[in-house]
Amino acid sequence: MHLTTSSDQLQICLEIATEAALAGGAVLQSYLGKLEEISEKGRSGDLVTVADKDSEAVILDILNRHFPNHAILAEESGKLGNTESEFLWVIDPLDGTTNFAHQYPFFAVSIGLLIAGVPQVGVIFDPFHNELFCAAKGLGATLNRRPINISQTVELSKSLLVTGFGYDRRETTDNNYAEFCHLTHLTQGVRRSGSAALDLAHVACGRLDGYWERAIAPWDIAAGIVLLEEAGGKVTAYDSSPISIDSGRILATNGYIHPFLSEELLRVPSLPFKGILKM
Ligand code: LIP
Repeated sequence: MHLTTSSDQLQICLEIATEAALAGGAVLQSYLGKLEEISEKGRSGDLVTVADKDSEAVILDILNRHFPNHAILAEESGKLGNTESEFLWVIDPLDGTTNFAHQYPFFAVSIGLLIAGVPQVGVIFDPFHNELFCAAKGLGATLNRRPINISQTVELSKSLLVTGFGYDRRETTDNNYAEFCHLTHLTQGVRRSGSAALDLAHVACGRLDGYWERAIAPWDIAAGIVLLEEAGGKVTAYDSSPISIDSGRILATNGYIHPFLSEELLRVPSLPFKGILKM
C-alpha cells in the first residue's frame, strides 16, 4: 500500500478491521459470565483475563494475514510486526475489562489504524448490544452501517458528559476527581462508563456531548478519534491544541461545547500531591 492512501485502500482496511473486531467480539461474548481466572496486570485494579488474550489472538491473526508488513500496538502483546511501517494498528481487544469481569455489560473491542501517525480507520464493536461503530477518514462514520452524527447541544449547562479515572488514581491527586466534581455542578451530569472506546463512540452518535480523560492509553482512543471526527466532532488536548495520541490526555466533544469544556478543565485547580493515597 502506498502512503497517499486512496479511499479504496482505506475501505479495504476498514473491512478487515471490521472482520477482526467482530471476531474479537464473538470471543468476548463466549466468555461473558464464564471467567474462571482474573488477574491484575501490575497496578491495583488493572485487570486482564483470558478473554482479553483470546480476543487479541484472533484479531492479530486476521490483521497479520491481510497486512503482514504493517506494525501493531496491542494492549496485551505490546509492539509487534514491522516497526518501520507507517501503518500502525492500535488494538484494545477488550476495553472495559473491569466491567466485563463483573458482567456489567459495557465493554468493546477497539481497533484503530494510524497512517504516518494520524488515526485514519476506526472500528469499535460492542458485542453485548451488537453495536458496530465504523469510520475511515473522509468516508464518514456509521453505527450498524447507518450514518451517525454528533449531538446539537451548544450549552455546557444542557450537556451530558462522560469521563474515567486512570488506574493510578490512588497514587496521585491529579486523578480527575476535582474535574469530575467541578463539571458535575456545571452540566446535566457526568457519567463514568468504564470503556473509553464506547465513551467516544457514544459522543460520535450523539448520545453524549463530551468526554475527557487523563492517564489514557493509545489503544483506548485510537479508533474513537477517527469515529468522532468523522461524525462531526472534535478531539484535542485539554487546552484545545492538537492531540498527541500517546500524551495520556484527551478532550473529545460534539465541537459546540469544546471551548467551554476546555476552559473549565483548565480552570480546575490542581490539588497538592501528598504522596500515595491510602484506601
Ligand atoms: C479502561 C478504559 C476506562 C478507563 C480506564 C481504562 P481497559 O481500559 O477504557 O474507561 O477509565 O482507565 O483505560 O483497561 O478496560 O482496557
